[in-house]
Amino acid sequence: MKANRGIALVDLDEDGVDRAFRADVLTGLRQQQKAIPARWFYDEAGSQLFEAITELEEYYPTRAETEILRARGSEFAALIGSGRAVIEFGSGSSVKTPLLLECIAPGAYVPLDISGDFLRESAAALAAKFPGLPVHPVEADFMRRVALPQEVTALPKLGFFPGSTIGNMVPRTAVDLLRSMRATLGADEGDCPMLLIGMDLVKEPAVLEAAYDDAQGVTAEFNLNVLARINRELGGTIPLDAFEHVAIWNDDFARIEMHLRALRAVTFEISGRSFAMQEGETIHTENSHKFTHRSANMLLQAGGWTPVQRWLDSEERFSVILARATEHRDAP
Ligand code: AVI
Repeated sequence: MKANRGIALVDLDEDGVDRAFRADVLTGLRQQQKAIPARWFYDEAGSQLFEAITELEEYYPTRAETEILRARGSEFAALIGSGRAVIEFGSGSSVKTPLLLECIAPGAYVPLDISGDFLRESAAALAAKFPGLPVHPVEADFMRRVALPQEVTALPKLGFFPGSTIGNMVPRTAVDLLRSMRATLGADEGDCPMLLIGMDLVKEPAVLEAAYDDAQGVTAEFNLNVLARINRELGGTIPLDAFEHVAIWNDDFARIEMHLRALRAVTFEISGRSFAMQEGETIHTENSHKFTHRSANMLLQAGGWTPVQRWLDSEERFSVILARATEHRDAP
């Protein structure tokens, strides 16, 4: 059965359980390194906690990226030109999207999101703010090629993917996504789309670890919320007080990893299955990759995009990169 539960289009079983959530959790907790995909953070409570994270003193990415979008409008306009259909991968954020739309005089705005409710809300807010702008929200999983509304097919396209969300994917998935974006934007149909993407930068591990383990404990609550969600939605019996939030810099993979660490040996059930964890054992819940100038370029190129220009905030913590779809050619 397909139903819209206000969070996203979900596939529910006869007991109203989200099949994909249950499968990911049961499979992930059977692995040697227990893991739960980060996409399950974002139920209603998790989405609110993430909003709170973006306002924390320690969590610099949102402020840094907003600073770039505010400061570089005329440069974006010069390189991107006017009249493009802006295709945003994810529902528009209330602050960042208007900053872009204000400076480039777009021909249309198309937010793509798997979550119908968030999508409609943010599209309505944007439409109210930009009265003459055609807004065409599309409910879809942008990890795959998405068919765009016929009203924008004739317009040149600009993809917009802020927030360094690309960093939450392992490189292979990130490359798949960049290639899907290229296909969605019509790169194979002769158009030469552009992409404006936020990518967070490698920096002092202490700064990164503080950004993902803030003093107020909001990120800890965000991380632990996934266990509460399992208990509520999958009939779990996980003792939440037996887990602590951990954020560590993994230098080999240039990423912050978030884990939930068992403070003592625990046993619990989920959907009638039993699980046991040793004291100190962890559940890996998120990767947040950080980039250098070269690693960002390499990833974009692997995904079929040629970097055109890169901007940093005043403290050089975060980058926004403009790229154009690479033309296919066989020779170097
Ligand atoms: C959504 N994403 C880009 C955030 C990040 O920084 O990786 C998620 C997040 N996790 C903990 N704090 C923020």
